[in-house]
Amino acid sequence: MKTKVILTSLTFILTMTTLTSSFSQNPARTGKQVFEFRALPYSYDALEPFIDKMTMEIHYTRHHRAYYDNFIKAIAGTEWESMTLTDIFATVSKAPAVIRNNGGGYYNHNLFWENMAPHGHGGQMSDELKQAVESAFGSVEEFVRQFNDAAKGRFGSGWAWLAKDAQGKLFISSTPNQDNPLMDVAEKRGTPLLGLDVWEHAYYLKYQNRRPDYIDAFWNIVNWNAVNQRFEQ
Ligand code: MN3
Repeated sequence: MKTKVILTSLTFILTMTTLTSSFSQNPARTGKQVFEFRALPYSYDALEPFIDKMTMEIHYTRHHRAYYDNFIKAIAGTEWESMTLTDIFATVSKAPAVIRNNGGGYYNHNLFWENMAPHGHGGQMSDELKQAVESAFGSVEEFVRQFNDAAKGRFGSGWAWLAKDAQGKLFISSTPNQDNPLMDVAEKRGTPLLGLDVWEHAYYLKYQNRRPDYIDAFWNIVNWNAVNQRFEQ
């Protein structure tokens, strides 16, 4: 039993290491981009009891899969298929809605899976990130309060974000649908460090209409190691 736990932890750490390194490389490519449907970095039940197994399974295999498939279909044979996601998002106001919605969905969910980890495996905020959080929001508690407000206050479907602007300053925002702060349509633009999906499909089976309970639970499974890495890039 103990061996199994150690092996599971080891597999998780190895998967995260592989994922974060492939995420950060982002090689300059010419021609067609390679957009992978990446494996979930943990099992469907790994985030229990904060996010239940069935929600994770449906969210990953159906919702995320559909965004990915529809995005790949939408860019096929168009000028968009040779662009990076960052470049697509920077000019997304000129793209068809199907690319904005599904490209956003694909990117946002990849980030979401990566910025969660089984309880106890996510590490904590680095000193550097903590300093930046305190400088931007006054305290970690105030950051959490403002992030929660952004997540609770998003009417309908969307996301809450912690992001870093071009000057390196942190900000919190919320976007509708599958938009994100990299998009030229976003009110506040920057690089997402932490994203929370507040679409009902992300929590309804377990929390029904209690979105605030889901938001509170989220803090138990944040992968700070991944957020720290994104902050340093
Ligand atoms: Mn979702």
